[in-house]
Amino acid sequence: MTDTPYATLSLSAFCKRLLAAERLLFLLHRRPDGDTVGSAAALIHIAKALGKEAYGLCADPVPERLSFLTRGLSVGTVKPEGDFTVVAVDVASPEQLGALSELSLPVSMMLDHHEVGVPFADNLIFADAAAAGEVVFAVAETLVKMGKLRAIPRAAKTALYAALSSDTGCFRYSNVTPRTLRCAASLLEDGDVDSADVNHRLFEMKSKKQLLAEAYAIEHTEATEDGKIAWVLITNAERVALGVEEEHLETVIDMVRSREGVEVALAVREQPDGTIRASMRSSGFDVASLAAHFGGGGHLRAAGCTVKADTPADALAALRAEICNRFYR
Ligand SMILES: [Mn+2]
Repeated sequence: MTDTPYATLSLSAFCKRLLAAERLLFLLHRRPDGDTVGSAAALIHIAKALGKEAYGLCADPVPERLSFLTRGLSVGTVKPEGDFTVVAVDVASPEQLGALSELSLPVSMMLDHHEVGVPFADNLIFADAAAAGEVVFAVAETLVKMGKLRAIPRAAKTALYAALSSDTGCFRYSNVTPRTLRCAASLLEDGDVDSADVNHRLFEMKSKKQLLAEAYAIEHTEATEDGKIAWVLITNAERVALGVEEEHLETVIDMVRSREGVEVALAVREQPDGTIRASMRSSGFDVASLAAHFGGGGHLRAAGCTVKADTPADALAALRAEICNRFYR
C-alpha cells in the first residue's frame, strides 16, 4: 500500500470526517458477503445515531440470507438522489465495486482490512483485522470515547457480530486474533446480540438450491495427482441445467477446500453476463497475490478475481498453470 496519492487515516481522523458529513453513502463490494453488509449496516446505524442521513449502495442486491442485517435500512443497487460523503466499506480495490465504479462516485474514504489491494481513497485500513467489522468496531468505540455516541446501537452490534463471524467462518479461520475475540466478546456483553441466531443464519441455514450447487461441486471437483491443488468449474449451461442461480454458488469453494489433503482450492464460475469469476482458498499458500496477478484481490488465504479469457475452460487452465507455477516452484 505504498506510493499512492491517498492518505492513511488514523481512527480519530476517520471519525472526524465521518462527524463532519451530513449525508453518508456507504459502498459495499460486489457480490456482498456478511462482512461488507454487516459493516455497512453497522455504520448506517451509527451514522443515524449521530443524527445523519445514511444509505448503502452495492452493485449486486444483498442476498436473502443476509437481509436480516439491512432490515429497515436503505441499502440498494440504485444510488439515492443528491450529494453524499462516500465511504467504501470492505472494498480492497475499485474492481470490487463492480458496476458502481461506472458511476464515478467521489469516494471520500475507504474502511478496510485487506492486506493486498489498490487504494482508491484516503483510507483507514487494519491489515491484521479479521474483518472490516473489526475496524468499524474500533470506529464505534472511538466515537463513544469522543463522547459523540452514548453506546454502540443495538442493531449495529448484531451487524458487527455478523461481520466478524462471517469473515472468520464462525471464528474458525487463522485470521482470528485475540482482538477479534475481544471485539466479539464486547458485542455480546450486554445481551443485545443473539449470536446463535446470527450464526445459524450465516452458516447452517442453506436453501435447497445452495445444497444442490454444493453437491454438484463435490461431485465435479478435480485435483492434481498429489491432491494438493483442487478445482471445480461451473459454466452457465451447467448452472442452468442444475436449476440454480449464481448466488447459490457462493459456498462451492468451501466444498473444494474441505476435501482432505487440499492445500489450494479454486472455484471458477461463469457469470450470467459471460465474465468469469474465480475464488481461491488456501491453507497458507498466498492466494492474495495470485488473485492480484489476475487483477483481483483479497487475503492471504482467501481471494478472488475476474479472469479475462475466451472460455471458462481457458480461464481455468490459466489459473491452474499460474497456481502450479507458484506452488511447485
Ligand atoms: Mn471482509
